Amino acid sequence: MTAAGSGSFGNGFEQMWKALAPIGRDDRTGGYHRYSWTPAHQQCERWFRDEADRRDLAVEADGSGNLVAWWRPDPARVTGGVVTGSHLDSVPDGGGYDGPLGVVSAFAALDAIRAGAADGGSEPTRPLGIAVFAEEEGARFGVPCLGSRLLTGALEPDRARGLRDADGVSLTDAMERAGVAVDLGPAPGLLRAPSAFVELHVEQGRTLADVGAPVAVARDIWPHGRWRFEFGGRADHAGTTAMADRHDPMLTYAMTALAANKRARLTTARTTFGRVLVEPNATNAVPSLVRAWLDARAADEASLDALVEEIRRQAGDRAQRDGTRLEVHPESWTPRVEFDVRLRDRVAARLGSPPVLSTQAGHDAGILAAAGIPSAMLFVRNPTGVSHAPEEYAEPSDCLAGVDALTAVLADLLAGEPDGAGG
Ligand code: HGY
Ligand code: MN
Ligand code: MN
Repeated sequence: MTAAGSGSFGNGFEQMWKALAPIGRDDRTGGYHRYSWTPAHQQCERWFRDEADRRDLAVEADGSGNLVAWWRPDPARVTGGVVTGSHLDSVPDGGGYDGPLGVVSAFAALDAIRAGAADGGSEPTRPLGIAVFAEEEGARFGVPCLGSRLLTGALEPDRARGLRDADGVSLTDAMERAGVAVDLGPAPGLLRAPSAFVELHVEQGRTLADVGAPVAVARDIWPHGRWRFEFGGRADHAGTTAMADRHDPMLTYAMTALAANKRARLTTARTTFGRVLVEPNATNAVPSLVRAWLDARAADEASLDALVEEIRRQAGDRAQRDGTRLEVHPESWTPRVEFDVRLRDRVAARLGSPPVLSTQAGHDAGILAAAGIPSAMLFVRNPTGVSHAPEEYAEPSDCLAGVDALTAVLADLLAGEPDGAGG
């Protein structure tokens, strides 16, 4: 069974990709700005609904902005199916594959399964859902996988209601303005008690490029989190204030960033300060406040805890020397997730034992797995390994190899009755 229209770039796949690609794209950089519940992201959701309508799929939503388009071969069967999908929001100036590749591939795989059934193959009796989870990147409201965390009950609705974007717009206002019937809170019914969830995603690294394989299966997701460091100092004149008289929070921040980078380099961990806000942000003034967000990830939770604690300690020591103040606020935490071994092995066996990879990137599949839904991930080769940047890329042939793999896995999981191994 091959992807519907897997000719040059798969007619079905190519058409969907071409329709989605221009939405939210910055022509100057080639990167994407698809922030949740903004016009660009709403156009993406419009595209999703149009593709679902084209296939007579019933689109259902929860009150947290998550959507599922259902194919119900047997209208009487609405639970115990299989769900696939990913997200459509991006990081600022992000790549075009992170998220959308999983959603476009899901529609193409559904088309291939239906085409196979039309060609005399067996049509599943259980439903297949294509999901789009809200605010996976946390680029607007700061909490990654916000939609899937709310859906599974992993995030308190009150915590979500308190979230504001950079302009001070509340999460619920942004959602309501975008037409969401807001009802934040657990909504596991949206997925209809699935026997499995499978997310296809572009690899955010270059292992597949190095080993020369188009598709891999995920083993686990590293624990990771986000902490907001607030460095308070004393605003002053950039020229008339002697260096010894300053209480400069930028200096404390800079030394903290260096310390975080050094700690990560001494281990296999990852630390990133990618977002910094300075007040008053004037060229000729010593800042009064520097807010900087630490993204930290490590192979296990104890190492991650120790890493962040050491960074916090060194930041505090430096703040004392600089006469500045330090506050550290945890903003999100994702425990290590080992994907369901029986499902992983079943998927790997169905695909002829492709590479099985760890990832340091968070995904909605990780949130669903943590909530007890048997979940698996497929990765598609990214020749440069670059992600969260306009250079993110996957070759058309590898995209179609991903669709073929997803088609085979979904058809296998949908066949027969649920058997506890994700099928
Ligand atoms: O940040 C991540 O790991 C994912 O891309 N949201
Ligand atoms: Mn991402
Ligand atoms: Mn992603």
